[in-house]
Amino acid sequence: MGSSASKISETGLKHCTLWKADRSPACRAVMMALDSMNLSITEVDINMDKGEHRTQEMINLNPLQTLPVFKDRELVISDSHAICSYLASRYCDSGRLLPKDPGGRSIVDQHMHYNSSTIYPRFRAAAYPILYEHCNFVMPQQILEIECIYSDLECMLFKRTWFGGSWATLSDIVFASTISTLNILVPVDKNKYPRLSSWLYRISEELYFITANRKGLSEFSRRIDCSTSLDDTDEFKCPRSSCSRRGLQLKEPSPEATCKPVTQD
Ligand SMILES: N[C@@H](CCC(=O)N[C@@H](CS)C(=O)NCC(=O)O)C(=O)O
Repeated sequence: MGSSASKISETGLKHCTLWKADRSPACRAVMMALDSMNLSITEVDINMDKGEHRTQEMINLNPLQTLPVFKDRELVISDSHAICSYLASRYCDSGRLLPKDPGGRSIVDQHMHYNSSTIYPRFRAAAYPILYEHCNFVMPQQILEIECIYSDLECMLFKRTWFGGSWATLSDIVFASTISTLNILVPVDKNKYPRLSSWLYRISEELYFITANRKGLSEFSRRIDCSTSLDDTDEFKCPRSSCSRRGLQLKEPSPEATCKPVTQD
């Protein structure tokens, strides 16, 4: 972990901090939510390969020893879905990401529960043996279970452009982080899942996907390919603002980090 303080932009929330790792889809969902709302908070990079999420300081914040961890003054939240909901309801007056009407909100909640209860465990089951147990392929049973998710999502997108409403909401943001990551492990076949494939292409063109998701996706992809820890070559070693992260991503887009397998003719 770095130690120097970062410069927070004038639109920043100086009292908020996010501890995160770019390769984690749960962290990237929060980063996309932040970027979508143009919020700037202090971000601290945690190296999971070095076990930095298990230090006493981090365990005090989050006994579950997972990332992301978010702090707003005395409030600590350690689930990406809860963090996204909190940020949207506390700091986004328009209700654009999280509808204010109970019906609209319940649909977004339903998607976030599906992401948390079904998609995330299947992501872990497929990715963790490769990340941590020297396995170098996705097991057939995991492929089947991921294909079931694609099939569910394909049905959910019937006559819809976005999952949660007429525009992209938190539903789309949390699905974007997990599905773009699963797409690296089990590519979304555009012939079998045309709606899902088009949605993934559409969301991958959103500015917040570019600033908050692409770099981590590329890191995850490289980590899966070599299945050993990557060298510490990251440019970010110190806490910094979300705003400076966004600026850097826009200045230095990574060509390899695009959503390659999902293209449209
Ligand atoms: N439901 C949690 C899941 C958090 C989670 O499992 N995060 C992973 C990273 S993507 C983690 O911290 N894993 C701990 C480890 O790999 O040791 C959320 O959405 O925040």
